[in-house]
Amino acid sequence: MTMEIIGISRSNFVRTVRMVAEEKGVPYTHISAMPHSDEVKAINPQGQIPVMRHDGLVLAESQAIARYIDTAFDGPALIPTDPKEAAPINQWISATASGVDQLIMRNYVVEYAFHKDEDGNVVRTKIDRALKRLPRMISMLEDAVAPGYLGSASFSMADCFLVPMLNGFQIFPEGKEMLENSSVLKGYFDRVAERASFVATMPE
Ligand SMILES: N[C@@H](CCC(=O)N[C@@H](CS)C(=O)NCC(=O)O)C(=O)O
Repeated sequence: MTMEIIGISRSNFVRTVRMVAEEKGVPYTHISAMPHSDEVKAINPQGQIPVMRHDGLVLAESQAIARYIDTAFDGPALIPTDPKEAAPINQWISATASGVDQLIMRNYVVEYAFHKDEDGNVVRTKIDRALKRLPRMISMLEDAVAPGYLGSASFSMADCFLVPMLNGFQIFPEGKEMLENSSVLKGYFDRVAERASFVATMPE
C-alpha cells in the first residue's frame, strides 16, 4: 500500500514529513485534512497533524513519522549513521520541533494567521511578546546554519524541520525583515528553497 501522509499542506510539520518522503524518493499520497478532523482523530486522539498510514502501520508525531520514512525505505539517509555525526542533527531536530516551533510558529506565525479580534484585526499580544525573544533565536539559528546546513555541512532531516518554519516566518513583516537582515540564515533558506523537495511541497 502506498504511504498516506495526512494533514493540510500549510502545516509546517506536514511539510516536514512530506519533504522527508520527497528527499528519500518514497512515493506517497497526500491527503489534506484539518487538525481535529475525524480522519486525523482516528489516528491521533490529540487531533494534531501530521498523521500517517503505511502497510498496516498508523502513526502520529512528525519526528516518529520522519524517522520511520528515513529508516524503512531505501534512499539517502537523512540522519547520518555515525553516532557523532548524528548527534548534532538529532539535537537540532529536537530543538526545532520544540522551542523553535513554539516561538516562530505558535507564538508568531499562527497568531498572525488565525488570532483576530471581532473586527478582523490581528491580536498582537503574543506576537509582540514573541518579537522580544525572536532576535536571540534568529541569531542562534544564524550561527547554527553557518556550516551550510543546520548543524552540519550536509543537508539532513534537521533542515526538513527548520525550513518550513522559516517559510512561514518570512510571510509576515517582522519575520521577513529579520530574515533579510540575517544574511547567513537568508542564504541558507534560499539554498534549501531551491531543492525539489521544498518546491514539490509548496502549500496550496
Ligand atoms: N508534536 C506534534 C506537533 C504537531 C502540531 O503542532 N501540528 C499542528 C499543525 S502544524 C496542529 O496540529 N495544531 C493543532 C493543535 O495543536 O491543536 C508533531 O511533531 O507532530
